[in-house]
Amino acid sequence: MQGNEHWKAVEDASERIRSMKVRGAGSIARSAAQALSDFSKSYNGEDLVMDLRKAARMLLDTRPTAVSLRNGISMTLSGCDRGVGADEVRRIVMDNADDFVKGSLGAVSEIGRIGSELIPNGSTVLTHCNSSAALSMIGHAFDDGRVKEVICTESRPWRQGHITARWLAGRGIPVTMIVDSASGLMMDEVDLVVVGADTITSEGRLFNKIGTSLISLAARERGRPFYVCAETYKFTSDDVFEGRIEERDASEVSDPLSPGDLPGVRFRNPVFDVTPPERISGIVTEKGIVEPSMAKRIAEGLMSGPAHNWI
Ligand code: RUB
Repeated sequence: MQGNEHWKAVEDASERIRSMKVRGAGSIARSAAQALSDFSKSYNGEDLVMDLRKAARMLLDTRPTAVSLRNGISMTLSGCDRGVGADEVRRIVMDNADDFVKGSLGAVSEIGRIGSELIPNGSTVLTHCNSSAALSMIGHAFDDGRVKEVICTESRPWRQGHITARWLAGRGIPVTMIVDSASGLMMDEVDLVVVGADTITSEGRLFNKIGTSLISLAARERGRPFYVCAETYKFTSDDVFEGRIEERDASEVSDPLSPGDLPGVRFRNPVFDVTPPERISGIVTEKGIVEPSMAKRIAEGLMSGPAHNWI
């Protein structure tokens, strides 16, 4: 679009995120941070700071629901407008991106270590969609000998459950796949639910893959714990995220059904939903396990000190 080589890194990353070649709240944030770093590295234009803002906008416009994307971009650009000259700005952005990518991968691993203790020995765990943070917790718990089996949903329409199932099977973890609507029935065989997060609001509401909210209802009805794995940069105190449910092209839903067979039928494709805090048993972050009521403090960055459990 902008004609210069440095824009290619940002345009390519934006296209990969929009088309879901890169997906998952953590991965899209890391991909955006890396794109801004690559952009800065190869930049040969007139005003790096101004063009970084444009590049950030382009990346932000790809997917609206995950606050991780905005927070990852903000953390990467933090302090860049105080840089004197392109070389200093470039160094700030590249260092920030590096810190963000390393920090976010470290957080996923730490969530696994911390969350493992929530899983009782011999558990059957249900998970939805494909979350690297949730899988980190389940993988650690399996290594600790706590997980007997994982039930994973197919996660229509993109079937991210296939990625989850392949990962679990590859690690030798017994896994059974079900269609999303079987979650309620299967809850009788499940000991607890573990899912990831795209956004956690200051009221402790969870934005995650469509279907998560219904699964939390089924878990609550059967008295099963419902845990969320969320790195702290997925929290926000910004109310603007409250209404941002991504609605993708209806063809992602209708195509397999041959839409020509259903003349006059409108399809819709909202891809995230909202789970209220009262249905969440605990949120596993890299800093500890917290109740949803702690979300505001985390979002405002008030949580500090060593790893600590609040529930
Ligand atoms: C992915 C999804 C995941 C969260 C957390 O949706 O809802 O549960 O993003 O993932 P999509 P992670 O496939 O539409 O991006 O823990 O990997 O950040």
